[in-house]
Amino acid sequence: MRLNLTALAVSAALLAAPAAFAQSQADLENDVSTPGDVLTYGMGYDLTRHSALTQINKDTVKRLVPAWSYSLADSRGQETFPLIHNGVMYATTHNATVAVDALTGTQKWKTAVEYPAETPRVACCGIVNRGGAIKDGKFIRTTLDAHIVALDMATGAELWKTKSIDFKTGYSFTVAPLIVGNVAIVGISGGEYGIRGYIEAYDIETGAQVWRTYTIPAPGEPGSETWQDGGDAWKHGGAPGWLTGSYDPELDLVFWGTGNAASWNAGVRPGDNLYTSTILALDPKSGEIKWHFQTSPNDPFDHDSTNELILTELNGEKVLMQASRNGFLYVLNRETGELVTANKFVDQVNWATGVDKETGRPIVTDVYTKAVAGEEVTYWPSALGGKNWSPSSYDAKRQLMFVNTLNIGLNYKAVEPKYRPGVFYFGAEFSWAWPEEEPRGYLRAIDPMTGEFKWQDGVEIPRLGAVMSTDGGLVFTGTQTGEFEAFDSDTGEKLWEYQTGSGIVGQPITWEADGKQYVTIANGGGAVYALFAGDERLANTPAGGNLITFKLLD
Ligand SMILES: [Ca+2]
Ligand SMILES: [Ca+2]
Repeated sequence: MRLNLTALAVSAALLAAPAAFAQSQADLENDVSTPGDVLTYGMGYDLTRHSALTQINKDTVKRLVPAWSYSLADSRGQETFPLIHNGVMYATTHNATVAVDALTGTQKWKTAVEYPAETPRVACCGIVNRGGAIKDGKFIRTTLDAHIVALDMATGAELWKTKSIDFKTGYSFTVAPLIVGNVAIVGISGGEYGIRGYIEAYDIETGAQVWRTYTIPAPGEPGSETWQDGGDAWKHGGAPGWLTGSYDPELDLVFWGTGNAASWNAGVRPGDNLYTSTILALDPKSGEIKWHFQTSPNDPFDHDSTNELILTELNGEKVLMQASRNGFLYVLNRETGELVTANKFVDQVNWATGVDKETGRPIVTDVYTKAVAGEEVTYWPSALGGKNWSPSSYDAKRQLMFVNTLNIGLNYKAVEPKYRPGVFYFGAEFSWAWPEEEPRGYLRAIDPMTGEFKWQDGVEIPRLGAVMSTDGGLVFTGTQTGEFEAFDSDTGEKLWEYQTGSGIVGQPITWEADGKQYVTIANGGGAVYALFAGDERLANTPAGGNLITFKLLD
């Protein structure tokens, strides 16, 4: 009898355990309206990074103090998006996945990610990882050496690991997966190594690949007519998918941006070069491309179109919005991919005067035509973009997008590209063109319909982290010198800051537990600007790597 009872208790525990860790598709779709957890990258499938929480607000933010700090024990750049479920916070670095108690920061488990020592050679722009995705008790992430891994959320034990491709020829992963239904969707990195880009999906139960959609068509496939070099430029044509897409459950469409064409020398690959620098709408079940919109045809400038695709409604129309690297903020109808509007969102855009409202194509200037012809030019915005990877937030009530913009140009000349597997494939010589008087970056509150800004906060060393906004009237972001900051959403006045001890290039989240609101950010400097800009003012910023959670002092 006693044995039976024990057996019953054990089987009850076994049944209860998966339930405690289960997240259904409905949970993921409702993430925005459940502030007690953070289940999806970008705080919701729409990637708005906007919270309805108001306890931390314009009045109370001065009482915001650290509650705990957890060392990630890593000195690389920390770009992770932390997830929270059932009181546990999950975060990634390039070499580990961790689970900590969300209220205390106490470690629950830590699972190492092992990859060959030579892997960083193929990661152009930061040894980083941008976070995981969760469903059905599994935490799914990517690795720098182009694998995708599933861990048991309860224990950190590895459930499966699948190799996407051989990293040695320039392929890597830094992306946080997007889970839709029974698949985890990821996009490959490597636009600067002459890869052939793709977006692909894995079965979250088994790790088996479900589909792969190449972002460059092979000869004969639709779009291949846009590669007119007559050779095999398409094989090394770039178009990576290195940032996480958004998802509209009603339309059952995934939206994913692709990166620049490779090499940068556009003169040797005539044609529009689909689907480089393109916004794609994909069927999550098959990977089929439902529509596409190319922001920079035959791009010579490293103007990736990978930046986040934020979903909202404007004037009653279902739209997606992208503050694109090329300096224009695009608003598209997300059912059809048709252009609603596109406007400059940074001061200096000299390669195009605007975007043709009929065709959606940029109206290029002689800076563009000379660059393609191999002449030396200085173009704005630079290869870092009018905005780099750092995700923006969108406050629908204020109709304002909060964007970390860049104000940097590039002196540039295309040269004959030489493809060597796993080595930089720029096909260009370049150096930075810094602004003379103005700051190198601004946090801006931008009306997506006009591109005009309501306020801005300039900063000499540009911000490279994500932005988050709240119904408390606050905008959170951080600096590469370590200040975690909160601004007034309406005026741009800085209301609060806290020096975290290392540069911030990470992604803030906010959440609540037992009626209290919390804010979490990872610090740890070292992203693309720190690696490439040669900005000696960053030399004295200590290396970091902490998860830090803040709460209001009682
Ligand atoms: Ca939630
Ligand atoms: Ca690129």
